[in-house]
Amino acid sequence: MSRKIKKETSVSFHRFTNNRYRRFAALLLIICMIFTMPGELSGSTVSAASTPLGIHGQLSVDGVNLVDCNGEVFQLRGISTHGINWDVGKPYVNKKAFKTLRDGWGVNAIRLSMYTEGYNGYCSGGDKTELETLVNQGVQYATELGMYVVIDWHILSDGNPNEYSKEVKEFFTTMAKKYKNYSNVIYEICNEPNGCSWSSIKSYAKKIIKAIRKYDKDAVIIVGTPTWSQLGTNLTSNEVADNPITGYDNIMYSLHFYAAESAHSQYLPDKLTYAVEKGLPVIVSEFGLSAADGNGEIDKSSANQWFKLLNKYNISYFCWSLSNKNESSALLKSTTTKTSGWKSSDLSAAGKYIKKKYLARLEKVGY
Ligand code: IDC
Repeated sequence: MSRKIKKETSVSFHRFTNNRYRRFAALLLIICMIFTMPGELSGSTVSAASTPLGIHGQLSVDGVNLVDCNGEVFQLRGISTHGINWDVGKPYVNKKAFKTLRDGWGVNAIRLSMYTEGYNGYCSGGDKTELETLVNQGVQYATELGMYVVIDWHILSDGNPNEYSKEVKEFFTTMAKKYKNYSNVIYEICNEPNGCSWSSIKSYAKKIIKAIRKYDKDAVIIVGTPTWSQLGTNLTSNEVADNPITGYDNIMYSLHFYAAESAHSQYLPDKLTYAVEKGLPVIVSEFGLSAADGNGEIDKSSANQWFKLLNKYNISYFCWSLSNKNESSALLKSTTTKTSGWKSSDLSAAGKYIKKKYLARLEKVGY
């Protein structure tokens, strides 16, 4: 019997080497791939039905909620790149990496972080053309995979978003013109304002929202909030929820936290609850498991509390960061050189925790 099988295998192998059979097999393979990897080969902005984008389509904001094209409450489960202007961020802007996150981690959204200042940032010596190309490639990969994608104007050391007002307006005008017909692109117009008031962020936001809306009428736009996106200037103030932007639809406000930062876990959950009760649509466009400097011990039990709260309100979240930098917020080990297809042994403690959490959520609510 075993000899017979061996013989048949060897016969079919010879047949397989025949050109006609090879062409036929290749055709079969392509047909199989089209059916098993929706969105992958289409390369179009309209993804196959079973991808996150295929299922949920254009997102919008309804009251405090992010909702999908059917009006159902929807939660982005995202991963943020490290700075795409950094050597520890850029290599992960690749399609296989995004696919690994979608298929292996239950991720439905990618945040492309582009620092504006420092580290070859867009406004401080970085190669603007190269950075824009990277953003465009990232958007394209996400689109082909049927994932949502956030274009993050990553202000940090520049503090006040008005600092580079000319560059930012040009940048988002270019992006909005290019992506006005995409249903998966989200604009984040200032990562973490700091050292400036809500009124100055608000006047900035109105200008940039207006510039985006000139072309892209409906995409979700995320506005950063005072003191590193903590919804108010100090740990207990709530000026954003008390005085939100009016006159525009589909605007969300960011809250960022780092689980091992005790002040964040002590004060920010109350601010979040206050905001939600006031009717403010909040998005956690960045969080980490580490302390606020991106390093130190990670705090899983505080993160567990945060996930409970965020999931209760269906609030979307993006984890910082997809990188192998030697810091505890990085999701890959510093010894990992692979830029996609990671095994469990390639992941940092943060990476292992996030993958497990996201997969559990996927199981519960789907993409
Ligand atoms: C950190 C990076 C770190 C880098 C630093 C630059 O993890 O490698 O040296 O920026 O200042 C944020 C910021 C985000 C920070 C992150 C961790 O949005 O850029 O990344 N963090 O410090 N806000 C709170 C924490």
